[in-house]
Amino acid sequence: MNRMIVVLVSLSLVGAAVTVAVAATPDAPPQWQPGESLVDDRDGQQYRTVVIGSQVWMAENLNIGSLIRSTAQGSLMKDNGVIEKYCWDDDEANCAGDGDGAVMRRGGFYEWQEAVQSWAGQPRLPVRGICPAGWHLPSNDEWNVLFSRLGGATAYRQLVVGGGSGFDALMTGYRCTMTGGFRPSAMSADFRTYFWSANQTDAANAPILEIGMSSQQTFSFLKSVGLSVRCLWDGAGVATGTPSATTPVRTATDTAVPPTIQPTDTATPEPVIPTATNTATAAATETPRATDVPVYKFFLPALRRK
Ligand SMILES: [Ca+2]
Repeated sequence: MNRMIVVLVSLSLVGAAVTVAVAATPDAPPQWQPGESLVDDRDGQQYRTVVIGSQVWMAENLNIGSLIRSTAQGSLMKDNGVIEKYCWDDDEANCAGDGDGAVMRRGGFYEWQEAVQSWAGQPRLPVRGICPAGWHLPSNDEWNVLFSRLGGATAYRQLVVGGGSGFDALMTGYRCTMTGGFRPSAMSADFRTYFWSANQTDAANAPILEIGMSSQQTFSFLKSVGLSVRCLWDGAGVATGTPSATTPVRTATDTAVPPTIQPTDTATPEPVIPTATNTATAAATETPRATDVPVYKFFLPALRRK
């Protein structure tokens, strides 16, 4: 019996010695650094990241969650403890594809409430929502910082794939809440992409950032639209609660930009994709109401007036 105890103690001491040696090895994996690819420990998916000024952005669209088919109009995502996503044409390959051939790595499309994981209105900011641990949904102020950094009203030139900033916005289209289908763009027949901000407009609506290859704009619309999500790192200065100190200063070229639309615009029907015969109609739906006053600070061109 005594001999057995001695053996166990000896093994234990050997184990302790080995443990110390492993911990001291210089080959331990390094910690993630801004600009390196991020691995989402919830599902193992990997995302490129990019440092732009004082911010660290995901350089690919978030693709967390379980696919639900967009079989009807309106809101289909639920407060059920499960992260749900739409994929273009209800095909998972369009969310997670590697960019080869016709398959794009679009990421998921999310309704606003699902994106921020809040069904009770505006959550306290910053809000993690469906982002990986240590990341959050960008607020209006944080989008402003990015747009300001990249040229204000012409930031789209740098935000798109190949634009130089590394943000690499893909022209993903979106999930339309009026039909339940998937559309290239709300405002044209060309593919554009759409992102959420964490700031709601009101109980039913939230601001939408539209970025195209040759334009950018924002408008407020129903939270049940399915849009792409980019997450912002909590560790950057802007993300830790000092957006007011970095409020962008408008340049001469920005002065004509009245950013956006009031909640009173939300009754405007979703624009249809212009065709040869309906261009005028589609343009008309973009016309802000006369009572509009700017409520956001996005550096976006004025909505076209008829
Ligand atoms: Ca859900």
